Amino acid sequence: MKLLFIQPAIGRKDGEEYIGTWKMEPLTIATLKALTPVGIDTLFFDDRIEDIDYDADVDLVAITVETYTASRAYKIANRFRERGITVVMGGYHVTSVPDETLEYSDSIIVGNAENVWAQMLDDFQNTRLQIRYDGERGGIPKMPDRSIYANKKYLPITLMETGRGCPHTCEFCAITAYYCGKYIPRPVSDIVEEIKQSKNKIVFFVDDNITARREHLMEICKALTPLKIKWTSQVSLLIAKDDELLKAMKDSGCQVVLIGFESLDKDNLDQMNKGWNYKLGERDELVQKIHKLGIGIYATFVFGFDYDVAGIFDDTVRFAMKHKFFFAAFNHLLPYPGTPLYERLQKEKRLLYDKWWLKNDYKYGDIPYQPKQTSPEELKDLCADARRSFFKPLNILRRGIAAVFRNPNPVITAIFFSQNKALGNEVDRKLNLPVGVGLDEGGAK
Ligand code: B12
Ligand code: SF4
Repeated sequence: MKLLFIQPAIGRKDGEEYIGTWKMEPLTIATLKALTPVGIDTLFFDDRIEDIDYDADVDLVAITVETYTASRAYKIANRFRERGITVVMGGYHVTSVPDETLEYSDSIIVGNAENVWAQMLDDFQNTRLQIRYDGERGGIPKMPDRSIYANKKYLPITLMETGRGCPHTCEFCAITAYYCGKYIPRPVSDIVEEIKQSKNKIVFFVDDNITARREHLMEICKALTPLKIKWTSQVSLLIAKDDELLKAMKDSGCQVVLIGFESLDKDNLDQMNKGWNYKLGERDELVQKIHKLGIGIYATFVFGFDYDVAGIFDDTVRFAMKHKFFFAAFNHLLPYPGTPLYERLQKEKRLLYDKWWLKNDYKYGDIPYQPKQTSPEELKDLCADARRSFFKPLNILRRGIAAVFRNPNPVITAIFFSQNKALGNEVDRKLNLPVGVGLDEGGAK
């Protein structure tokens, strides 16, 4: 039997080769490959970086679906189904809106694949495929099989999991909805083994909150220290209150941490159920503590919350420049299906379209709901202005000098300048990207 995995792109603009600075390994696909029984031939197309061969000689197509890639995934599925080939789907979007995804596939996995994927394949081979399989919410990650990336060019960074889920319940977060507020740690010995097998010395732990369980992270840091890797992950700012853990992170090779500041406004934080994040008075001090240890911060902010007053856009960029963050993202709020935010906006009749991800002509950056303080168009423009300002060449230089003083490592400096430049260039390229459009529809080439 021949199985084809597909990682769909969000969409393509005319003439653009690849949108998205970070051509990262798709860990989801290597994870599924590892769970695939020996004897099944596998093939993989990464729609973000290569053409899909719709005539490929395969028996089964497996597509991973996120909300942003849903429109494109459904088009890809239709092309194979027209040939009579069975298509199965899984991932965040499938788990959020299973009924919708079943309209475009023959079978779905809701939740994690670990305890159901082999069964699904066996059922397919024995012509008894069910239409839905319910996986665990929090299956422990197995060792991924990265041989599936062969012949594809990705950044020399290994993506890896140290656990799944997050104990918090932020209103907008797809992770909370998926893992139901649970956190499942992965055995440290497995993490160490995976690092030893990795060809890269830079690791991105993709956990949504690696600080979810202090003792687990402490154990990981101790185990990582002798391995001399450089790593990054997503943490809560509260980590800065824990001197011992912060030091252990630094000693184990932590270079940059991604922190979701979300908003500078306390009412916004309370409304999104993230008031625990930090007390406003201590925010600057906590940032400085992390920087003092030589760890850079990738700060992420979200605009479009109900209490965003007019000055918040400029204030946020000023805050990001004051601390000379390594990277920053200025996204707009986006109601992902299955989240409490989506339900609230629906109840308040503020969703402009029922399913924005399927709307014809929906473009990356479009605001699919009615914000309280601005029009949707204003919000879109203000987010783009914030990005343009933060990534201005002079601001990159100012932040770069600070980054070198904080951590003079040449590899980190090279990453700083090359990636900030790329992110700056990406602002306008990514804006208005037609969601769902692919190479095969004249999106590029
Ligand atoms: C690494 C990462 C990225 C990387 C790139 C990842 C890549 N694919 O190359 C970068 C930083 C570039 C990125 C970008 C974005 N990301 Co991102 N990303 C992640 C992150 C942190 C890890 C993904 C991962 O590898 N997980 C590990 C794998 C093993 O888990 P998994 O994908 O869930 O797969 C399991 C199951 O879901 C299931 N499964 C999944 N697919 C399939 C398919 C089949 C057939 C089957 C049977 C099973 C199955 O089985 C797997 C094993 O159990 C996730 C959060 C997370 N922890 O997962 C967010 C996440 C996927 N990203 C998200 C978003 C929103 C984005 C952006 C849109 C952000 C933005 N505003 O620009 C962009 C664009 C994404 C895109 N598709 O192009 C959201 C998606 C929400 C949603 N409902 O769709 C997530 C969930 C984060 C969040 N907190 O909400 N991202
Ligand atoms: S802390 Fe982060 S991962 Fe956890 S629920 Fe909130 S936004 Fe999601």
